[in-house]
Amino acid sequence: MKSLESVPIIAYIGLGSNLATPVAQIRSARAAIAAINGVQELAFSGLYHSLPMGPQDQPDYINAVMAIATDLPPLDLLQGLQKIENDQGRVRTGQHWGARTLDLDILIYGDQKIDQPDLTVPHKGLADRSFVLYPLFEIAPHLVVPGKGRVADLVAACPLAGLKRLD
Ligand code: ROI
Repeated sequence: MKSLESVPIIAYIGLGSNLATPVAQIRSARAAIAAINGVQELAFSGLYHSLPMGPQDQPDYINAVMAIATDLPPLDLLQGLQKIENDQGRVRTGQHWGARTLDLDILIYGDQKIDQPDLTVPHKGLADRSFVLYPLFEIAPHLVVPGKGRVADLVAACPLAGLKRLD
C-alpha cells in the first residue's frame, strides 16, 4: 500500500512585487517555483495590479496566486520560496511593510493550520487582502480556507480596493 507520506498536498502561494519590473519578477518566480524539487504547478492566476497596502509612499504592486502540488513539508517549501526571493535580489531593509522585489507567501497548505515562529498558515492577512482573495478565487472558486470559510464568501465581503486584472 502507498504510504500517506507520499500523497502530495495542494498548497497556494501568493506572489507580490513592486520593484525592478514587477511583471518580470512574478513570471520568473513562477518558473522558479515550478522548478523546485518536489513541487508541481497546478494553476496560475492572472496578474493583478494593486495599490499598496501599508505605507503609501511606494510603487503599486503586481500580485498573483499559484496552486501547487507538493510533497515538501511546509518549512522546506518555505525555505525553497525564500531562496527564490533572495535569488531575485530581495533586500530585507527591516522597514515594516516596505517595497520589495519579490514576496512569496504560503497562503494555504492542504487543510493544515500551522502556527510556528516563522510560518503561520493560513496566511494571517488572507481574508482582508483583495490582491490575495480575487486571484485565489479565480483559480479555486470552490476552495474552503481552513478556519476562515469559503473563498467565495471571503471575496464577496472584500472590497476590490483598486485591484485590476491585467489582460
Ligand atoms: N500591497 C499590495 N498591494 N500587494 C502586496 O503584495 C503587498 N505586500 C505586502 C504589503 C507591504 C503588506 N503590501 C502589499 O507585504
